[in-house]
Amino acid sequence: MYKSSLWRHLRRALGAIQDKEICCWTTALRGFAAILFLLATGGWSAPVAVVAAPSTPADGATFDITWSTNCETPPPEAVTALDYATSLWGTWISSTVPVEVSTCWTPNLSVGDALGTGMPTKYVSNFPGTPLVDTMYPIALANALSRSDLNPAGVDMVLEFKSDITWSFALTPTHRLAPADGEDFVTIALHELAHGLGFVGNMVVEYNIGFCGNSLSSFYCPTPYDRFVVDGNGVALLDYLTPDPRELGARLKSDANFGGPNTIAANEETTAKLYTPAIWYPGSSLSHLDQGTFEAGLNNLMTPYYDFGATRHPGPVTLGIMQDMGWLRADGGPNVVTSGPRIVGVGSATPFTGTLLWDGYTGQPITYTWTAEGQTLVRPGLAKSDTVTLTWDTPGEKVLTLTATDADTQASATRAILAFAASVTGPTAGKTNHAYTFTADVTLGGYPATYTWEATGQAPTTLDSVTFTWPVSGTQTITVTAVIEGAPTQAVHTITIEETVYHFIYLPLIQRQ
Ligand SMILES: [Ca+2]
Ligand SMILES: [Zn+2]
Repeated sequence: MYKSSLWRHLRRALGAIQDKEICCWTTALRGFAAILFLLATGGWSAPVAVVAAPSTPADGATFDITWSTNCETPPPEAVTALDYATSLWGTWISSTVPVEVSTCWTPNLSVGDALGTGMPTKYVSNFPGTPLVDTMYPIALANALSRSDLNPAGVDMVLEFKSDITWSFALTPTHRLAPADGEDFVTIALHELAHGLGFVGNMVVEYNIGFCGNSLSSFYCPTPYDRFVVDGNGVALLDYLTPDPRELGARLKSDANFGGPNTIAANEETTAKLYTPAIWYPGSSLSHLDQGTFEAGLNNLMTPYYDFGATRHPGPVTLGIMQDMGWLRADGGPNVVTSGPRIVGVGSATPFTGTLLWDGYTGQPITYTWTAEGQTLVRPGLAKSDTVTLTWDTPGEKVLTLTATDADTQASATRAILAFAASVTGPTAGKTNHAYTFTADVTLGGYPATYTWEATGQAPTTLDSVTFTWPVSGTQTITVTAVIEGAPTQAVHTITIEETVYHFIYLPLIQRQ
């Protein structure tokens, strides 16, 4: 959150204070994150096939705050005001795992001339309970989704607040829309806490090229936030990485919008425009709501410019973004969660269950609408959960969205699943009593697959590659069942076997007659 030039000019004319930025993310900070990442010793290890039960949203979240002893000692008012800001977030989102915050009170922020910073310390992917496969979740959100501290040795976010400026530490009123006398600490803390909780896009632009991971400045990509960013045509920005990443770069500087279903519902049925200035601004571009669109309304907490005063509430759009990323909202509205495998086999019917978490559910009719690639299932009912069976015909990533509504209010949950196919390579024609080798493969790399072969007249076997010999002619069918993480799929191969004729034995006998 930065001061606009108008605000800056006004401030300078008054001779009040120098212009300040409330920044959140920079290249330098990402380097810091990488160091923390490497130093973490209690890292999360292999996934286990358990989908944790959802939290109770009404319980909200608690925060454990540590003020770093490597920094200055904060005034008691700052400690109280940060406690207050975290208590507000604790009424908006839910986690059974306390959110751990390390805070530094210092005149020398890691990003230079700023009021404060906020960032996740670690990202993890494919943890138990992850809704979006192969996605880098900020650790606080991953902890909430898995209901366990996936990084016991480390905190979830690092905040910095500038120690040598004039702050207002006023705690009331809760919904404050007017500028404070001094920089409003609670507002700045709420803004930076949102970044620490995952309001972060990690797609970046370097030399007009768009990157998601493996760039000079950003490695933890895509975040859940990145996954929902679309252009004006509704196309996911990540789809522009190939074949020409300059297409991604161009959109990151002109046309990025948050397109999650909860956000769209909160934003008058349109995607929420993100901040995309024509010059890429590390730490500001993409990771904020668009200034012009949102500065004057209830949703201005996460705009980049701090010139419409303090707002002690995220607003419905930012809360929709948090919910789309996977946070359960604790502020009374409905939540839905989905469960099911993260990997499915092509052609295999697979169940998925959606569960409504909502104190407002009193037995009223709920319509569950499931949308997946090429499939929409609309299922009205009188239950707090719904189970569907889905089958995909092609491999690749499949996005599955569930929207539950009682016609007055609604909530959505999004999953991303990997569908894989199996294949058999080998000859399609052969002779009797010759040995032929067949090899199985799957479209999904990086996951161990097990194979079971069944073929006409052959004993079943479980190797990646098999050799079969048939003593009789005919069309032989070979079926391989591939299983990854319990999800099966099949591939079928046929080979036509002909009788072997030994001409070199009989031909001379015929010639003698
Ligand atoms: Ca931890
Ligand atoms: Zn920010």
